[in-house]
Amino acid sequence: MKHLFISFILCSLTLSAFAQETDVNFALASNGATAIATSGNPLLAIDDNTGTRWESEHGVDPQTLTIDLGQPRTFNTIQIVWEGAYGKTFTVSVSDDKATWKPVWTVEGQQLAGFPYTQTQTFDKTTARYIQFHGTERGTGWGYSFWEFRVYLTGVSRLTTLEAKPMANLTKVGEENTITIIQKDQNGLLMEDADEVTYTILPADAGTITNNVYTPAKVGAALIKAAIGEIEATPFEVFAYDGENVAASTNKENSKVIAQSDINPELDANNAYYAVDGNDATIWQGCYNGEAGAGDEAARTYDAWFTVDLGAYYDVNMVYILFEGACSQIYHVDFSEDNADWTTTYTYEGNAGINAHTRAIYGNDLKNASKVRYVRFWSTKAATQWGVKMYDFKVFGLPLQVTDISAIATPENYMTKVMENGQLIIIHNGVKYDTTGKMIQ
Ligand SMILES: [Ca+2]
Ligand SMILES: [Ca+2]
Repeated sequence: MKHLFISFILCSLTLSAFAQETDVNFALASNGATAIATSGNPLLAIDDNTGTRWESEHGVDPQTLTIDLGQPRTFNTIQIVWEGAYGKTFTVSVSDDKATWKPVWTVEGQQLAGFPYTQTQTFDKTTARYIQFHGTERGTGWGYSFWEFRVYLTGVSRLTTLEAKPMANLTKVGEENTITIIQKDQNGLLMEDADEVTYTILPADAGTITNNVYTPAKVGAALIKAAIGEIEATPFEVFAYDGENVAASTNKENSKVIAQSDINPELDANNAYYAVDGNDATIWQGCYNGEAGAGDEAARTYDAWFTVDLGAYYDVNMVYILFEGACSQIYHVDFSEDNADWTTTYTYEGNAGINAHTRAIYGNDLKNASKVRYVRFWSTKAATQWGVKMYDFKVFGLPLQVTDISAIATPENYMTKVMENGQLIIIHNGVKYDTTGKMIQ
């Protein structure tokens, strides 16, 4: 029996603690409230301690205790925990300015017994900064005395958790990216009546948000912060590119990968195709084998690479790499016009251990990106003993913008796409064609 009794007590304590957490007492000093009174120490009524109390001067009416919540609060419940010296007749009023008072609780001639006595009054939801207890008739020959004076908003769903996430972390400039908003109340329940979300976009000119839809205005990253009042969601990042993923290959037989490092012989020979298939679930496994130990620096130091032929000249604005957990510790991305002279456009060193992540390379990190036909990913050191694994490698670009066609040296027997005076044209062996294949005179 004794054990059962203890279990019951523990259960009650847990429920009580939960109620305290979910309904905030705005009148607590620790929540920014202060108090004054005509006599006694009113701070002892807002200290969250039922062992300390406010006690007004004995035998004297009227007495007031005024609480400043520190800021306007919305509430509908007041609770007084009386010591034996209770109030027989009193009024509790609220005010925005301590000049005009609105009564929310009036008691006349009550008799209480059994102390401490917790007396609770609910009323229509009101918003105010000041609350005043005004006692005009004492229940005993002593004064007025509270262990605690509490102010709550109860029985009302209150937003406590905000989540915001984009439909995609990668969006084309000008295209819509819907942001999903989830609001939860103090009990973790979904709130259906969505309040309007305010957004902050960093940098501010990265894009715009209307009706929870983000539209990027330029290439690059945007950090987006969502908030409703004081409740903030975890910020998220969206990367924006322009043009198309010009590395994407439609099938394995016609893959744009034209060369790659030796790979695990158990894998198929054209495994790097899976890095350019435009599918974020398929994987390139650029590893020699799975035997090298994590601490074995030498065994993790090897070349794992592939070269993509974009098929034409492009003005590249972003390279976006999705690594599997077994990523590269040191790598570079190279550009070339002719698959002979290479320029390293980006170098990275830093991953240690398992780190599934994305890397968006754009802006100042992209060098010599205005005329690119060949792109190479080259890892020189794996971060783990499991090789260099990549879900996808995306190269976003626009057809090369030129006005002087003579500047283009087309490789022999190869077609390239360029923009000339706003029109897409095709050059083959130095001869210009329109997109239907008709020669342009
Ligand atoms: Ca107290
Ligand atoms: Ca893939």
